[in-house]
Amino acid sequence: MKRKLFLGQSSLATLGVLVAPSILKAKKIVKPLNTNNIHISYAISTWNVPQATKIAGEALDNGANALDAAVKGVAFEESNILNTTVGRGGTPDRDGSVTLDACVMNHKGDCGSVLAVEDITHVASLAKEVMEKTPHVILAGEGARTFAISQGYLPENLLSDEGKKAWRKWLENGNYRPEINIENHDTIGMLCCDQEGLLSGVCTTSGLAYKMKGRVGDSPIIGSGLFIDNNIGGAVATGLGEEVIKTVGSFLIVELMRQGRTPQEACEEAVGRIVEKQNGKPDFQVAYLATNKKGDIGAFSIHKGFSFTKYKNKTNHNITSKAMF
Ligand code: SD4
Repeated sequence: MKRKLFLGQSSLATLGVLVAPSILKAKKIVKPLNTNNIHISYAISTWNVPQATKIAGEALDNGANALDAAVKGVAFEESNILNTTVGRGGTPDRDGSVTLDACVMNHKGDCGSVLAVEDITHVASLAKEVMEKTPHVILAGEGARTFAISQGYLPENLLSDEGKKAWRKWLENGNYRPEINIENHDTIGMLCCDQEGLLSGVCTTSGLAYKMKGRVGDSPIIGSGLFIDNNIGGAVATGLGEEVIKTVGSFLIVELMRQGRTPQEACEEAVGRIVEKQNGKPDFQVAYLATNKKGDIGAFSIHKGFSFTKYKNKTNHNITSKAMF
């Protein structure tokens, strides 16, 4: 296990990943497992992110707890400069600053969140540090950045050359219009179930492209971008955060599952709650991904184009979600 973790870390390092301190501490479950009680672990993630999901899934196979595995998995995409919606390489706000949002929630219902953080790549890991090392749940902006640096995270420039070019082009075009649809996605919401059958989740994003400075979406808001109740299940959201926040989407899905809905039915109902408030077919995208304690999975989006990635039994699949339109 130690060697595997080390190898995982060194391959990230080869990719130029600055691994944040808490990722290094991915803990193996130390309790001896009664073989009758070993659960089949799995990781699911919004969008087509095979590497991130595999990293999380393999960490689970090796005995990592669900939250450590999820944080480790999403760290891959946070470092991926080609992913323009998460971490380094994320699309900036309208002033040209990349500001990141993330949250984590574990099987005990503990959670941590960071909003509008600049210069720090691994914000999911940072959200976990907020949960574990501060008396608070949320740290925002400069406070979150300062906390990160105090915990050993190194500040980096998150705006890629490509990102800068695209932002300049956007400035030339002038008009601001929030665009969340097929092109502007890849926010990662990841749910993991470990070998003890415990659920945790993570959500990480650079948010809406060319947002107003200071704008925060659903992704770091517990209950909106992510919610876990280990007795019931978990849910994550991606898409236009304003609409997810208005319906507290992830919490809604978990509560619907508590009332007996399957993850699929709950995701469909939550999308329906958004769409029924619109005048006809919305011109934005929202998508949900959920799982329950039995390991059933559901996904649903407003528009076609949403998919999710699932790692289970050492196999990784990208699965197209059903959609309303
Ligand atoms: C937000 N929900 O900030 C995020 C954006 C997103 O894929 O999901 N993009 O509103």
